[in-house]
Amino acid sequence: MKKPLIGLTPSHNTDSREQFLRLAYTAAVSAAGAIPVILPLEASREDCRQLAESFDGFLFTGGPDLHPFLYGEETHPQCGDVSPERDAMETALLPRIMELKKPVLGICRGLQTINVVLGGTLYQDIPSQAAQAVPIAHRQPFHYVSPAHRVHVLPDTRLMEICQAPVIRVNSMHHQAVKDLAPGLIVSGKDENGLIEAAELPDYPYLVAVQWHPEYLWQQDPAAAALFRSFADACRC
Ligand SMILES: [Mn+2]
Repeated sequence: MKKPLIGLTPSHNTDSREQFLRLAYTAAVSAAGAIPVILPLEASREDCRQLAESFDGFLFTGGPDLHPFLYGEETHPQCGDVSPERDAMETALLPRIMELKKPVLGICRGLQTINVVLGGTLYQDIPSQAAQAVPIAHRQPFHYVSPAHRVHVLPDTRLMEICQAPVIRVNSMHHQAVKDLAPGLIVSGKDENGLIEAAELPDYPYLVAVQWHPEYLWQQDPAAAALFRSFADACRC
């Protein structure tokens, strides 16, 4: 049986002008039974149309902050570095994919990209902008393979179907988060303070996005492994 081909959006080092991707992403996709292919950072809008047609599914990976102009805000003093090239490529690619109703998995920045493309907004810096009754290190002080906080998985969501647990333990390497959820998306996971940690699009074959990094957890965590498996299965259809 042919394996599904999954396109992964690339990381961008704006100083050295290199594109790259952490092996954890490709390893997780391979382990789920698919073939990961890193997409070109400088794909034109026209190329994005052809790329959308050419792959069975797409993983929007983690990375730097999206430019706040994309959701109509000024740059907050605590906003991080941006990659205008990556912003342009990803915001051109996602609508083309969605026209074709192909499966999408978003991880970390991927969730934020999906939310912004669909019309939502972001907290540019959680510590200075989001109320936290329980202090939580969303930039965890230890390695990604160790979970840092819990996520409450909402009932009647695809994420619940995948994880089969109302509470999961996740790692956390973000200082931005979804503020206003885009129209059409629903929340599927929240932290202890109610901060959005996962979202999905119900009226769509498969679009699931999480704020954490399951690519560092799947080897020891059944929920993270199930997430990649469900994505790869959706890409096989
Ligand atoms: Mn988090």
